[in-house]
Amino acid sequence: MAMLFSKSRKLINLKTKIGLLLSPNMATPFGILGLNNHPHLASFRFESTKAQTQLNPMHNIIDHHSQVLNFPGGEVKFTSNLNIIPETAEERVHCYRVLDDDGYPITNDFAQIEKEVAFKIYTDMVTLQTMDTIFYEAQRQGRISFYVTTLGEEAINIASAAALKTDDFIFPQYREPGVLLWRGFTIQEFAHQLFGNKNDYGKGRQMPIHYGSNKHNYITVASTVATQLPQAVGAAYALKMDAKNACTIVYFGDGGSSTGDFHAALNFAGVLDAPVIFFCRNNGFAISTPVTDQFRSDGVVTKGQGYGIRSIRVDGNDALAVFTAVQEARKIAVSEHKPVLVEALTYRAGHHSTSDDSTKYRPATEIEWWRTARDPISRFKKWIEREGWLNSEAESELRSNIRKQVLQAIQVAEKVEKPPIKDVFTDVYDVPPANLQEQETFIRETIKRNPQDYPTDVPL
Ligand SMILES: Cc1ncc(C[n+]2csc(CCOP(=O)(O)OP(=O)(O)O)c2C)c(N)n1
Repeated sequence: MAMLFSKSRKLINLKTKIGLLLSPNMATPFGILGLNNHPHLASFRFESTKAQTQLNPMHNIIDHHSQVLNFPGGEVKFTSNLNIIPETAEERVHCYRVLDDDGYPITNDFAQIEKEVAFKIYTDMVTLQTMDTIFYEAQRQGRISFYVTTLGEEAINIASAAALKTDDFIFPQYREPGVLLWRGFTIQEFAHQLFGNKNDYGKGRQMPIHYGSNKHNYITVASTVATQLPQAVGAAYALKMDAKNACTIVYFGDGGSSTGDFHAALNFAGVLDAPVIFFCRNNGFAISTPVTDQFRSDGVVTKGQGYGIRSIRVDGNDALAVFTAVQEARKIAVSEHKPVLVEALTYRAGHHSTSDDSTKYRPATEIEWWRTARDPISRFKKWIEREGWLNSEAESELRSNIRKQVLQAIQVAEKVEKPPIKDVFTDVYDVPPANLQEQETFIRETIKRNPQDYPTDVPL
C-alpha cells in the first residue's frame, strides 16, 4: 500500500512538472502531448459552466491553425474530447440482399442479368450440389480418401464466378470448386482429381479436392489456411504493372481472417492499390470454432476500413446479391486499381470435411434450418421460375441428367490407371538432385522387397 502511494505521488509530481515545462499540445520526442485532453489538467481551467459552454472544439480547429496536426499522410484535427473510440459501431454493418427468403426481389438495385446467365447460374448450383452429394457418398464407401462439400455456399461459388471475366485469376481456399465448374472444368476432370489417377493434372500428388487449372486461371488449392491471400495480392499487382484489364479474386473463410497472412495481404493491397477482390465466406465456423470465438469485431467487413479498403457485406445465400456485389467490386478493382473486401454471410450447411462430424459442436436443428429455410438454390429457383425461365419438367430433367453424368464420371475415373511412381519425383527440379535420386532408388528397392504392401494399380 505504502509503495503504491509513493508511486502515485511521484506520478502527480511528474504531471505537475510536465505541466509547468510544456505548453498545451506541445511536441515531445514521444509525439504530441495533448495536455488539454487530460481530464485532471483540463478541469481546473474551466470550472464555471459558462466557460465550458463557451468551449467550442470546432471553433478551435477551424480558427487556429495550431489545432491541426500536420502529420505524414494528412492533417489530423485535434479535439479536447477524451473520446475512446468504441470497439464496434452502435449498429452492425447492414447486409446487402436482393431476394428475400421466398425469392421475391426487395429492390431494383441489382445487376441486370440475361436469361442464359441466370439459367447457367441455376444449372451450375444444382451440379455442384449433386457432385457434393454423390462424391461425399463415394468417400463414405471408401472409393476416394477425402472430400469437402460446398453445401449452403453454392450461390457464393457460382454467382461470384459469374460476375468475373475469364482473364481474372482465381485464388481459391478449398470450398470454391464451383468457380472452376463455372469456367468449364468438367465433372470428369473433377472426378479424375478426386481419384488421383493419371488424368489428374496434379498427377495424384495431392489430396482430393486440391483442384487447379492453368487453362481456367484457377491457381491450385493449397490447404494451408490463408496462404493464397498474399499470393493473390502479388498477382494482382503484377496485372496492374502489365496494364492488364483484369483482377484477381481470393476466397477465404472467417477462420482465415485470423491469420497473419490475411492482415499482411490487406495492408499490401491497400498500400499498393492492387486490383484484388478479397472474398470472405463467413460461414460461421472454422471447423469447430464458431465466429464468436474467432473475433470480437463485427465480422470481417469492418476490417477493410482498417486497411483503407472499400468493403461490402452481402447475403451469401442470395445469388443475385452476390452477383451484383462482385460485379461492382470488379469494376472498382479493374477500373480504379483498388482492392475491395466482400464479406458474404452464409452458413456451412455440411460438415467441415469428411473427417468432421459437426453435430458434435452445433445443434442439428440449426443445420436443418439453414439447409431448408435459407437454401440458396431454392431461393434462386423461385425467382427464375417467376421470371418464366424454368419449369418443373425442365428442372427434373436437369437434375437426373446431372446425376447420371456424376455417376458416369466416377465409373470412368475409377478405372483409369494411377500415375507411375516416377511422377513423385518429377516437376520440381530440371535435374533431380542427389537426395531425390537416392529416395527414388530406396522406394523402388523397398517395393521389390515387400510387393504385398504396395498397391498393384500404381505402375512402377
Ligand atoms: C495454416 C493452417 N492452420 C490450420 C489448418 C487446419 N485447418 C484446415 S481448415 C481449417 C479451418 C478453416 O476455416 P475457415 O477459414 O473459416 O474456412 P471454412 O472451412 O469454414 O470454409 C483449419 C484450422 C490448416 N490447414 N492450415
